[in-house]
Amino acid sequence: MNFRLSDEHTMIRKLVRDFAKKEVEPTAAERDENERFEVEIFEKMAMLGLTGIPWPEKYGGIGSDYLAYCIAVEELSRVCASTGVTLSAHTSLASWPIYAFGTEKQKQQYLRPMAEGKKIGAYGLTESESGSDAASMKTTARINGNHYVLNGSKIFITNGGVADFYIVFALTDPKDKRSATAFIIEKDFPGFSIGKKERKLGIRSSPTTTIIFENCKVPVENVLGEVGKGFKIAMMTLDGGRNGIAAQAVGIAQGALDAAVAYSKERKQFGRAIVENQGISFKLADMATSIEAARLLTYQAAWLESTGQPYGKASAMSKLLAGDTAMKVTTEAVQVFGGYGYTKDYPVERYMRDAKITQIYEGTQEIQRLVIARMLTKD
Ligand code: COS
Repeated sequence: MNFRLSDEHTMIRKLVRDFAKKEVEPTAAERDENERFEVEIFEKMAMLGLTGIPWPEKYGGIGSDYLAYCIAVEELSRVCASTGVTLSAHTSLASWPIYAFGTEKQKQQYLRPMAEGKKIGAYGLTESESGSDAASMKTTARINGNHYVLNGSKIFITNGGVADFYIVFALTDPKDKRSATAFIIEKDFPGFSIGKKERKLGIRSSPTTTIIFENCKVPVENVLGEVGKGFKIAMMTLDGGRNGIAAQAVGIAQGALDAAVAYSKERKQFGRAIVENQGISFKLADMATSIEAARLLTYQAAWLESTGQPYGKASAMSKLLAGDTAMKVTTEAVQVFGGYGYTKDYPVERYMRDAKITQIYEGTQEIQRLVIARMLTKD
């Protein structure tokens, strides 16, 4: 067993950390306040190769692996969770299913420009009445000659409105919930439009919208994988996505701890720095320990995926532990800051708001437990 990161992983961590400090952190609070997505940040990530970390060079990627990708999401989220999830949804939710199930033509047409960062990707599964019960979707896809006609809508779409390509799931037989099929949708397809933009508690500079299909014409060659195999594609995509969210959660928690440690050394009460108070220093020790545990589980799941081993249970576990860790650590970070932590003068309130979503999206914590429990009994 070897817990050391390779030189390549260490180099990617340094690259992303420097980039995040210089290009992402300075505007993070303002973008959060104004719910402003900054496409230039995505373009700069593309120039560094971050938009295609795990994909082979022949598909426009840099030929690294899922651990490197998780490290990148972690380092971005350490300063800005919105930027972290932009990359996570783009890579795990939009690019991965094309890499795993796409034809060679689809990979060149869709995966390559996403890997190169010339296009942004998104994923649409959830509907207004189909959340945790993903199979109860209502969006339909009726075949009509050489194209499908999609009708329905998907909600809570990360990168909604800024993405060029959307991986979407629809029933080819409205009466059969086993007919879910995956489609690659271009934003300019007739009948596709962007609906409501959500106003959110956290990850506010990452746009979340509804996407709408009104007799949306989709060529048959844009079916991803086999007709009727969409639910499995959706589930397998989430297996990897969950580990991206675990990495985001680890990054958020680490960012909050960094801020709390720095503050506790500066802040004086009762004539000495508050870090010298055991009430504070023990809190910091607990925070650091929880983060390390969550990080190890996250890296392990990424390593399993990178080495071609089953990773669904591991990624559900990593998301469960890391999401809860992020919530707990950020709440404690606000506590370390006291009244100041509750204000927008310091970043910890943003971290706390951002942490909450990691317990909800890409499957709630309750769904992670269900996935883990089912696999335990299956094993
Ligand atoms: N990989 C491959 N196949 C999978 C799978 C996975 N991770 N999970 C389920 N499947 C397959 C099952 O093997 C089953 O196949 P068969 O019909 O051939 O037996 C099929 O998919 C249906 O699986 P299951 O019966 O478990 O489906 P359920 O309707 O009970 O749903 C949960 C399972 C709850 C796990 C699923 O609906 C889910 O993940 N919900 C949360 C959705 C989510 O995360 N939403 C967030 C969206 S992104 S913000």
